[in-house]
Amino acid sequence: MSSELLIYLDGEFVKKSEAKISVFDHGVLYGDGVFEGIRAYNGRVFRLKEHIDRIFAAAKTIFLDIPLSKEELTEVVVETCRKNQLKDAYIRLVVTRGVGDLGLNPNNCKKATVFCIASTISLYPEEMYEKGMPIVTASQRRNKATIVDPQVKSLNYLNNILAKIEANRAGVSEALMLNHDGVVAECTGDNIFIVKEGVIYTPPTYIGILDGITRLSVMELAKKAGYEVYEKEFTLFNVYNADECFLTGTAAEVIAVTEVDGRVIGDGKSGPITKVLRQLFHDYAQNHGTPIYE
Ligand code: PXG
Repeated sequence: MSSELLIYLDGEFVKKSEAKISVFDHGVLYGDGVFEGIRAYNGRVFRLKEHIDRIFAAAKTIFLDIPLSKEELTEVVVETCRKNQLKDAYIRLVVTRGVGDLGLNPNNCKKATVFCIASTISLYPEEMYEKGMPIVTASQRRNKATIVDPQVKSLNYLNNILAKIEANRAGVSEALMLNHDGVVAECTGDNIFIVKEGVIYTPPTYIGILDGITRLSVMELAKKAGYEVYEKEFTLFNVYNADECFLTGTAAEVIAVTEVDGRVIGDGKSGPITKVLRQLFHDYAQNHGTPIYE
């Protein structure tokens, strides 16, 4: 096998060094497209149906025709892992409007571009999972749901990138974003949860957040474990005064937040409920998902 990664690109598997798309692709020219970040654990693609459903929903919202069926796109993801002999992987699935010309009009894009990359993941350092991490609130707000709904995982991530730059400049790994009304929304690539007096809260999707797949898994696991979980609006006051705070996302899984804007959360350590949920999620992800090799 070639040591180079094999990338799925429009129906073929090509070497990473040869996986190129046109400068006339509207994904590049206008950020016109949608994507997914997916994980595989222990030979299984985690929550693949949910990721495929989410990218189709996002594509429908932006009038983008994915030239494959859900079953075919599912197979693309699994086959990309197989071709690269991966058991644990970070997968990026992208569908753009395709090659057009120098004009906004998507009518000139005859066929969507589809590519899938399966590679290994670089995680936050283990120490950060044990200790938790500090974050800051970004001045950059999450998109309003009346513009491009944040539920559309589109190739326009500029406001999240600007928030991430604010995190970088503050010397922390993530930034918290508020919605237009100042309500706590989510981080640049993670959903947020707080815990107060044993009860778990996370913002509802209608305030303008991505309907995170890890978020949903964690809510289900928490309820099954007997915790009360509510989707409820809250403000920075509630975050600063929470007993625990944690983030969920495909890349980060479940990670504790121990400081927000200089305010120590709880006792400044990864909290007990956060630890339980991190473990429950970890165990669940190891044993659930679409098998790659059967
Ligand atoms: N909110 C936003 C804005 C996201 O982009 C999440 C929450 C978590 O959703 P899931 O479904 O993953 O639980 C995301 C997804 C990265 C990276 O490399 C992460 C995402 C997107 C792109 C890149 O860290 N997160």
